[in-house]
Amino acid sequence: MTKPILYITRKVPDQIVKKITSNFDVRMWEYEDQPVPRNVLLQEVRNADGILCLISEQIDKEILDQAKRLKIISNMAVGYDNIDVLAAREKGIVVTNTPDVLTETTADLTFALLMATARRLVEASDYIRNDQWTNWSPYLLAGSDIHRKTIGIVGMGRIGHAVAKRAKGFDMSILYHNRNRNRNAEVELQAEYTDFESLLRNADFVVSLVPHTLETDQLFNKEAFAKMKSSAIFINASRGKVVDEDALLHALHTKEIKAAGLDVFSTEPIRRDHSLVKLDNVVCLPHIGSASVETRTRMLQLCIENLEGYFFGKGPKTPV
Ligand code: 8YV
Repeated sequence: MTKPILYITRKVPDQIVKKITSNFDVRMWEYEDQPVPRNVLLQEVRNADGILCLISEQIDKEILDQAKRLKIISNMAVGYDNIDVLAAREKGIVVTNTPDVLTETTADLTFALLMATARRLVEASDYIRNDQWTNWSPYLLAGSDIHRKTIGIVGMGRIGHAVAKRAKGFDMSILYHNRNRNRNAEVELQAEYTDFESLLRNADFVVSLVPHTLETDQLFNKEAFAKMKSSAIFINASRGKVVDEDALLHALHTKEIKAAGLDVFSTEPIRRDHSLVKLDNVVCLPHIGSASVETRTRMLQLCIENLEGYFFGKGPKTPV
């Protein structure tokens, strides 16, 4: 039997490739730190039965039109806004993602980002690195308290719930807004469901964990920032495109809100000359929500289980 051709769009560890070569004819972009060029991907998908890809690859109609034999796209992410899922579905191509395995790690990072922003940890570290610590003053690098404040979680899915659990440990009051009510969070964590506007008005920390869809595109816009408290801290660990970045920049410049912690941007990667990076009241991270060694390994493993399940088993484990 000929093996299905699997194209992997980024170099993955040798031991993973070794494990799957008995089942798949593996072809791979050989660089870990550079995305596969578009023309190479367009060429490679022509022969592939399956692809394993990252969120940096746009799997759009142009790519899918080339992919005459493609049966499955295994995306190494819980989000799949990099894939034209409708177009794939029309062509009978299955799309899978990596939910659950990254929930706790992404919640850890989201809460770490919230804490780093509130307590100005990056500025404080730079303060010593730049050799500025020559004295002490009562309000030196004074930030905002976190405990017993109100967190407003927009997007109370798996990761939102895991962030709420961490917030509970800090005695925070929890507000949330979501398409559907999360009764477990209400019972377990006394999370209170509210409309979007009152969440914005009442939260000390507004945390975005919504996927990017047509409905959430630039959800955090000029009007949204205007409704937040002037002491509010905005945290985004979902997708950059849910934010109007010009509006965020304006809100931060004019102190309409106090600070922001951002793991994601509307286009990525960003460079140090990006306007948001230049602000002192912003902590910027390079989209590392799920980036622990353990979790990235679990994500890759789940991608492979999805491919194996599709080609040799009972079907993919986590189709979208
Ligand atoms: C990506 C993410 O998986 O899961 C998501 O939706 O945004 C990240 O965890 C990661 O950047 C690898 O593609």
